[in-house]
Amino acid sequence: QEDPMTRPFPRLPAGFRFGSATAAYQVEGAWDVDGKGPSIWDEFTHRGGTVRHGHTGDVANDFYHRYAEDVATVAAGGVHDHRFSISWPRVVPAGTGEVNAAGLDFYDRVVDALLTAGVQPVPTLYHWDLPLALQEQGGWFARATADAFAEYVAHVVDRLGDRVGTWLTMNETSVHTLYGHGLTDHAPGLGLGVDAMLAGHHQLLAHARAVEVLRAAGPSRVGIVNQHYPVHAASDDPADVEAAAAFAALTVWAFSDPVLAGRYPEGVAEPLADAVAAHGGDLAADLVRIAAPLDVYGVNYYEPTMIEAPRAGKDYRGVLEVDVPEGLPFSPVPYPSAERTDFGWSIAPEGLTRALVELRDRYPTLPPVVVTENGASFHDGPPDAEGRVRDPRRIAFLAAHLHAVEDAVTAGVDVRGYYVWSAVDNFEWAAGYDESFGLVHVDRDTLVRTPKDSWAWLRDVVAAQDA
Ligand code: IFM
Repeated sequence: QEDPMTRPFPRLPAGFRFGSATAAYQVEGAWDVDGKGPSIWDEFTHRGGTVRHGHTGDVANDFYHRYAEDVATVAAGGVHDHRFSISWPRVVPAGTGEVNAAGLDFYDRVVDALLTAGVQPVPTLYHWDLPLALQEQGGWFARATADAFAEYVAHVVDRLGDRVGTWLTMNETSVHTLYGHGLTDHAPGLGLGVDAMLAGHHQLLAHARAVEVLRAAGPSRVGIVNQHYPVHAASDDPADVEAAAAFAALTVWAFSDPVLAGRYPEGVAEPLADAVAAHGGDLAADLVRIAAPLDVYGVNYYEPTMIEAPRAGKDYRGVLEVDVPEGLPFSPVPYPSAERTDFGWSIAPEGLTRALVELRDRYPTLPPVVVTENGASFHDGPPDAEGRVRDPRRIAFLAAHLHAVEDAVTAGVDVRGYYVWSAVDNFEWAAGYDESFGLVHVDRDTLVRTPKDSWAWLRDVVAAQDA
């Protein structure tokens, strides 16, 4: 394979948008400041024993107070867009009802700071931080949570809609559903196995309700963000091929087919229809709403997956960082990549091209795509004696993945943008602060920020592209 560092800077279509991304709980801190209500992540991290070293997002990067510095750094890095998320419990502390004016004021300041610095704000309306009060009323298992979401979105759009051109409703409903509701790795940590799919459906219903609110509010671009990865069978054995297809249906297509094709994959639809009906809904009617046309589809890509049919007597515990419950018809096994990130994830840029091409082939009405997250955790260490954080592996990773986007564009996929995860080192969920995806280093004791070499590299890529 060609060395990404010696290939020229990727040339992407005119108007291609570079960006960087973060999410509220991972950077804001100020978890109980100025009227913010608790979220399920506040409760989960405070529960203890849930996150490495007992880390929490109580302070995180203190973006709530230091946003001006971070916005200035993002802007100096030359990106066109900055994706961040709005914390529902900061805006509506109990999830429904009373609005916290200080919360809306904060996002108003962030949006204005970005625009003044020449960066387009691209807010995500939900990145996993459900108001705790709603969890206590059933969380995503309650249909009413979708109504509460629409109410919250209306407040946000009313305040920011005059300045925000692109809205993203939800981040990775698949990960939130499977890791937080199916498994116990993320908040709310329910461990319900496949019964979690109802929580996923109600998130998609909430997405649909948000799209309706946004459309009624006036013209803007609206989209949703999902995680996508190619799923490879470990061998040509039909049992492995079948297992891979079942895994892809449950973890990928069950979250994009409803939005992009108005259906659920076979095997998922039937039990879900019963569960939805038991909660007073009608699956077919919901799907019509969920499939309303979008202007943009956000793809988050990190690594491909490899699946085998469970081998009798083989112990899969500890094979990957997340243990999949026994009794399922598939077992994830490591993807055989030559290199891995320091988080242990495969480095496989060709998987991004493949994921994008698969989407185009599966959905005839796929809207223009933006890669809304891609990046890698490398343990860069603190600034050196010259004050530099040298992260050549991240630069190589990003270069290779940008070339993978270029390859997808050449193959005819309409990709309009690429956002790096993340603008800045932050709280990496169950891994706490052990993992660092940022273009900017954050000293955990002082919260001093230092742009890494990759930040300057990306700035030069964007400048070359715009020249
Ligand atoms: O940090 C997360 C982000 O919140 C959602 N997408 C994947 C990232 C890396 O794990």
